[in-house]
Amino acid sequence: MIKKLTVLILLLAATTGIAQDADYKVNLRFDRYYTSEELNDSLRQLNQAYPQLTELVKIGESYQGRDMWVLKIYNTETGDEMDKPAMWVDANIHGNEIQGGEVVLYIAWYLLENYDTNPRIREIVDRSAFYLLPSLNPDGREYWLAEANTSSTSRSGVKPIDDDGDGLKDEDGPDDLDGDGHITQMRKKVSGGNYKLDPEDPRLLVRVEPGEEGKYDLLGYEGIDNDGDGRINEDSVGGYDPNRNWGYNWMPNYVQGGAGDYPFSLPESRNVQVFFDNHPNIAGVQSFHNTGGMILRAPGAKNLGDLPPGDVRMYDKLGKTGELMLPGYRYMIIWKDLYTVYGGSIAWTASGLGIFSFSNELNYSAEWDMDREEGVDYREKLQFSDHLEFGELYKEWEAYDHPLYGEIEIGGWTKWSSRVPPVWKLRETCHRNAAFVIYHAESMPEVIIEDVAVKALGNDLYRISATIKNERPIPTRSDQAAKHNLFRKDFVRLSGESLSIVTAGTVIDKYRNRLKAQEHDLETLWVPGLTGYEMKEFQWIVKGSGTATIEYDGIKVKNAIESIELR
Ligand SMILES: [Ca+2]
Ligand SMILES: [Ca+2]
Ligand SMILES: [Ca+2]
Ligand SMILES: [Ca+2]
Ligand SMILES: [Zn+2]
Repeated sequence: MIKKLTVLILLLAATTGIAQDADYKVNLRFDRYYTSEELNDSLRQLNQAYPQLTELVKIGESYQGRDMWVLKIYNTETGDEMDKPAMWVDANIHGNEIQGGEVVLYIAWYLLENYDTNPRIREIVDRSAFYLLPSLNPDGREYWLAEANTSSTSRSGVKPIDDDGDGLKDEDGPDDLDGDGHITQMRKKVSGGNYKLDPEDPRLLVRVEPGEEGKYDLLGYEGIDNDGDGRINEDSVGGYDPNRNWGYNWMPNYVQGGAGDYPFSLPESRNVQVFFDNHPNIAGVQSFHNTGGMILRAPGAKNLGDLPPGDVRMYDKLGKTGELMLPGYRYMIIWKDLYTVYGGSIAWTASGLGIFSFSNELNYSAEWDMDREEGVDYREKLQFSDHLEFGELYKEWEAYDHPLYGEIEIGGWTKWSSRVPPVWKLRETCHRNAAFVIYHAESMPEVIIEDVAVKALGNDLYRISATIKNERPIPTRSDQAAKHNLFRKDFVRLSGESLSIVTAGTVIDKYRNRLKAQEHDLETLWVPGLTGYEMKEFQWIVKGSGTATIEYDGIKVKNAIESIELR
């Protein structure tokens, strides 16, 4: 087996080429994190370096007026963009989940830099379109990068919301009391507390056993009572969840916290929705989040049922392959294996629009996080910080005189301590997830027409037959779309200058030549869709002469056309 693999690798190396540093037109780095403006700048650089293959489209602005740019990648020389199946990729809808932005940027960069040298990259760029939005929440990204935060604050965007119902908005968030650029924790030494120092590593606190006396209390995130209402940090910047604001199975705030006032009430989700409206050719979706290493699919909630079994089989195939490509990631269903999400973005695209959609929860890719069953081993994590991150992930405890709590200590895990990988691990995250997106895109449907035949029946009558085949695993129309009529059926159209159609239909038994004939509008034979690798045979009896042209037309697949002479 190993020998075989070596031969295969050598063969690949001989016949294909992956671009190396010296060949790059745009030298983007993937060992750093980009600000929202730097992400846009990078898209602009790629657009300028590859004008033939890219188009930069402004889809709108964020709440704070940041431009939201989508980089389109497609080749006009191989057909009309809107006639090709398109792969939509976004990331960073949660403000603190930034590394998806670099993954999306990497996809763009990798496709463009390898277009000339790798035949598979060239093929996928030539036959489809990519629509890439590195940050769906550029305000939240900027807020997380520029301000003191924890690894989990803030998921939100920055539109002010009154979280505690006191009539004031965003009046009391966490405060960086020690001015180190992180929101860490506060602890106080007290007898009878709930925590004690970890005997193995006294920098850590552990809960006391029942009956054991504690020495410390944890007092929550660093901060003071800014508005003097007696509570600390009760209303921070934003306070909603941009990934609960989408137009499928949306629920109000009192059912689904953070949902917003109505579906697409946020400018960022609204901009994306309008783009989808104008691009019905979108046939695949990936939306990157963190954390934990998951390949998630819809549905987000149980109440409206699972996706149809045929679609689930397709998701299973893609998801299981994803597990091979992304070590440590597990293929999961959102509501069942994670938690219930009403109004989530990929539930809207998958269940609402019938598009095959995944959301990868990017892995931290650190040793202590790989085995989730065991939970995080904080001692091991601290060793990682000590030896490999030179202490950057953990702030040593220091005394602080707090206006409410008196003498306390501030310290603990920093903003960079989880969810976002260290920069030296970022590139592998980018590459593996980009490869999964490209694999998903390669699976999008492609239809060919073959075995076109004509038989003269006399009296200017001809029988025309053709086989139409989907050469890829993803159907031209998902079962979800078919079941709920989410977009129109495909059709086969026969046309010719000087012919009229007598009968037209789908062959349902090719051995006995049985036809299911259509009764009206014989030019347009409606087809519910072609599943993965499915072949369907069509037959027409026509009267006339000249050329007959057969065209297969589907919303999410490039049209196929063949012609034949009647003789
Ligand atoms: Ca408030
Ligand atoms: Ca701090
Ligand atoms: Ca307060
Ligand atoms: Ca505060
Ligand atoms: Zn998220």
